[in-house]
Amino acid sequence: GDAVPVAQRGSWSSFLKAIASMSGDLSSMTAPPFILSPVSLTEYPAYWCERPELFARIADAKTSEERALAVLRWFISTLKGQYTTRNESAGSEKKPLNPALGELFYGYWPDKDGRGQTTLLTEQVSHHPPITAYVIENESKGVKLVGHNAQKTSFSTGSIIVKQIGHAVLTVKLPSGGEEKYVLTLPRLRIDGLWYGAPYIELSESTYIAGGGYVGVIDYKGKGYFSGKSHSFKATLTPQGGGGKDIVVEGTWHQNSKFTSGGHGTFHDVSTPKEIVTAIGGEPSGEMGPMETRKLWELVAKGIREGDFDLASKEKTRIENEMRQRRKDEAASGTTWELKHFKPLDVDPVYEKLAMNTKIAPSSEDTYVFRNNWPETLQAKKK
Ligand code: 0T9
Repeated sequence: GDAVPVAQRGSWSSFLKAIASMSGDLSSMTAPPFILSPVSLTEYPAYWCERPELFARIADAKTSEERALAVLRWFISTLKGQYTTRNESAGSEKKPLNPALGELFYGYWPDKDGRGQTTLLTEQVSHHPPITAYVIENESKGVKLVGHNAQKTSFSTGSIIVKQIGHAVLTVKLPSGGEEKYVLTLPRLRIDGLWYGAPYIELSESTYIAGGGYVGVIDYKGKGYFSGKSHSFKATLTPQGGGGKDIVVEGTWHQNSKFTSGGHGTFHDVSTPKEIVTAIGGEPSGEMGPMETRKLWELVAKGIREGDFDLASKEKTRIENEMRQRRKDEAASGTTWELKHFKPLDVDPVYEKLAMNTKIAPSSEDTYVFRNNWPETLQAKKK
């Protein structure tokens, strides 16, 4: 491929061959240096809140219709960050650092114009397969997102197909005192451009947002489908219980969208500036502990950023060996790693309840329950 540095063409084509012949977990495969990202997957949940004002605004809705639209608007606004950021900042999709079991990432978005502080906590709750759990909360507004995600990858006609596993639950405090819960599912990804060494993501199939008396179905299409444009979507919000009329929104998730039914004009324009999360240490001193992402991967990230791939690979091997040893020691002593912030649960009751009367797929899901133990340093940010 054209985008592959000459010296790495051999290793890129062996990497592609290895991908083509495997299925399941790509994250632990060794890839050539030019495609490596210095960012761990534990940092990706921050993409859910790069427009903190839209997250906060969900709490300001006065009716359930307004609230369903506010949830949809915030959700659509996150897609550009989630799925195009690496292309925009690094020229192509990159392979993230594969988090260690128990890896932690903490961050926040400061208050601005009275929208309140928003805090983020992520924990790698499984290494094999990789599963990341997270919480994002704007406590003063009463908006909270708790979710987890994993991926199942396969190879099909030159592309990587990524099925996302997991879901998120958004809880919104109502002015009346009660609360409303929304279940959100995650899109399927297709990673194209592999042959040229310039991978990029397109979304496909559908995701759901169910709750608050509405079911939203978001259908994703790329170039060559109904609008002919990349990153197209069509969202249909249907009021539950019969009687009400659907609201339909169409457009592109990385640019803008408009109402095509049940409303008029622009629905959302994502060109407003995004706000990158501020990372913060979780130790009482304010420092980052040894399992905190930017501390754990410090030298690997430095090596990747500065083109010192010997350093990056030496450090990556050291970390992986340490983790392997830790697992061996646990097995020998009959213990297991204890998660710091989450408790696994086989069945998510919120998901089951909201999935019951809708077409949400899959019909059942496990979950990770947040222990509600924010580190002091973040608790202080919530005031
Ligand atoms: C949750 C997101 C997810 C994580 C990443 C598939 C992927 C790992 C998972 C799904 C976030 O909310 C959204 C965005 C990007 C997704 C990543 C893109 C990607 O390529 C990786 C996989 C594991 C690879 O690194 C494949 C090999 C690589 C050479 C292709 C660039």
